Amino acid sequence: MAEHESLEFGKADFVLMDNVSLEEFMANLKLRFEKGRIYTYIGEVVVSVNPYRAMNIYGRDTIEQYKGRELYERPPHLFAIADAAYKAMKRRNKDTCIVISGESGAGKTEASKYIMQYIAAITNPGQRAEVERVKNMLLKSNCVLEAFGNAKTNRNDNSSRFGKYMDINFDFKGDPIGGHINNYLLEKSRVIFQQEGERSFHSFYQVCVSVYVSVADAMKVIGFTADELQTVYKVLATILHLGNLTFGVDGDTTLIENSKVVAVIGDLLATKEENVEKALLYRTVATGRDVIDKQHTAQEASYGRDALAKAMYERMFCWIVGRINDVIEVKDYDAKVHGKNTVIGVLDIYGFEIFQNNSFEQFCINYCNEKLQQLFIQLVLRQEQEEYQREGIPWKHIDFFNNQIIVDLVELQHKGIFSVLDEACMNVGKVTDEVFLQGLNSKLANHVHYTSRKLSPTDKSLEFDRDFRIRHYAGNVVYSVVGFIDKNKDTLFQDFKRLLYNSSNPVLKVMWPEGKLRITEVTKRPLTAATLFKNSMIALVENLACKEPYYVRCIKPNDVKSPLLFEHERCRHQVEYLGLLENVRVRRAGFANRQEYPRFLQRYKMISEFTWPNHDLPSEKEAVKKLVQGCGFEHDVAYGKTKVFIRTPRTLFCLEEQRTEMVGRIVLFLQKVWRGTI
Ligand code: AD9
Ligand code: MG
Repeated sequence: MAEHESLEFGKADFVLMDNVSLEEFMANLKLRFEKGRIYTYIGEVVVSVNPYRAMNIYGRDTIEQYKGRELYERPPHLFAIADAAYKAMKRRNKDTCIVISGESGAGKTEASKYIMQYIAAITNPGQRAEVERVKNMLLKSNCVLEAFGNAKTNRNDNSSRFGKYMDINFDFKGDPIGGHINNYLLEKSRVIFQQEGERSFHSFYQVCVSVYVSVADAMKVIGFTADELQTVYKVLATILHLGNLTFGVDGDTTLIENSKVVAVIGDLLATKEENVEKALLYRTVATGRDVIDKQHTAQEASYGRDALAKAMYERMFCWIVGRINDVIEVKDYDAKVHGKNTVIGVLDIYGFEIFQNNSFEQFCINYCNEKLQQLFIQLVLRQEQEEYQREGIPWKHIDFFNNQIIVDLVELQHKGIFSVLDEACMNVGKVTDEVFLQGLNSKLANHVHYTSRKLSPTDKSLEFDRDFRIRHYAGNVVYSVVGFIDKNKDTLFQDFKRLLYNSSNPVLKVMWPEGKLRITEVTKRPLTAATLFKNSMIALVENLACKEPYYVRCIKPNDVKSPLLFEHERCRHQVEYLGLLENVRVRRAGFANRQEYPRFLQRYKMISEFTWPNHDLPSEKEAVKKLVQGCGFEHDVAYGKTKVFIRTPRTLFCLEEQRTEMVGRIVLFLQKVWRGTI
């Protein structure tokens, strides 16, 4: 706890509140925001409120203040959390992760960048060239990924439209030697459609203005070749031209109305104009042994054109991530295979979203937030309580809403919404969004978190027959089923894949490896978008769960991007659904640190005459008790079955200080013995 910080700025740690009440929590949050203190702790969790203005708290001098310090020695800051994760990694050999959550526009991406900058700034004192290279690449990759994966939405001018998890690998010296980026579900539908007031991905606009120069520079530094950059421009241009293509009919024939565009696209894709035309108008189908060209209707052709535009963008995005990964992956074979190689993971993923019109993408994004909330509950709230119970430490149960029921509603096999959706997509015959909705209504009629217009006809928030509503942990969201089936099937006619694979541009070809299959070889039904997303989320959560987690909980103070406005209701809602008050309660009732008796003894035995060099007490637990008594920390400690629990970090700090002093004395003593001066 940053005790030196004046109370004029409110309490630096919510754990220090006089009464744990929502009113007091909100008053403290507001006071701190108004005084320009945007960070506050709940123990080791950082609560951050978006300041919507440049803050002079990220410079070199601030970095120096936090470097190597303990959390409670300095005012709350992202840097302190980054340092804690770094220390855990370096001193205790732990893989750690920093999970940044909060709704759209709350400040997650900015926070993730400050954390990376901090880690880059405090590492590599020896200025090793390879480490400097890796750091430079990691930082440069942000700007490239934002250009291609972010867009202006009504919630945020620079909204991440993809999820990002970045591992940073460290060697035994604690220097970054590589990294890896996982990207999750890019909102590719934005390429063909944007809601009013929104834009497509930044990259499309940056092509037209000089701002792009900096992104192109970053790409060059990362190692994209001139040909690769040219291909990126060409893909962007192709997508823009595809948007101009229109189809008409003449008798039985479907035709392209503005065929000049086709020639341009042929040029850009390094393929013949007639190949492009054929792929747009026909579909090759295998019927038994025959292969025939089936002509699209104008509607099918338009669908194919849009699917092509979306798929080209998504492929290019994944390819860019892959190229960045090639450059940042751990190169040194020894470090990879034999060396100590610890990891800090940083997760910056799209926040919870409620739009005017919510579709498949919002559904996936909100499901992802449910998963992360569940992880938070498991790691911070539930596990904590369970451990105290297991260890026989007296404990008052604290109620919190467990959102597992909503996670199940979405992902459960056979019964969950994703399963119903996949089933609807697998139907032969006419598959429509309505069929999907019927499936939901019949399977989920009694679920307390699900309803629809059919099930609640008088409910005003469900305006249309196509609507269903989920009661998420963060609030109610009405989804329109329109487009769910298409987006889930995510069909791209095989003809387009072959077209792109057969391009004479090798960079483009690489993005479409499955285009080499002949029509008769394509048999397997690809996994649906929902299944792929669900699998990737489950893997992500498993990966995070085996690391030591650090949390940043971001709050958006208002909807108008104002640095002055603290909208009480808006903030209260976020505090409630993020479970911050429960977090404070658990933390207050809890203990900052716990260690198994043998480990504790091993580390601190030199500070007590009863335990150094050996003890004659009946058990290690008894020995720890004696040691703690001797130090005068009785009041701050509880004894579990296998572990000792320490309530405040300060006690741990004192133990560490005494240990350091004793180790110094022992070393001095031994040196004298060796020199024969004793
Ligand atoms: V989304 O889920 O990707 O739509 P984020 O990532 O939570 O969202 P982001 O970090 O992009 O939000 O922050 C939104 C905007 O708030 C930024 O573009 C900045 O203008 C502003 N912001 C956020 N954090 C800070 C900060 N620490 N200092 C100054 C900030 N401005
Ligand atoms: Mg973001």
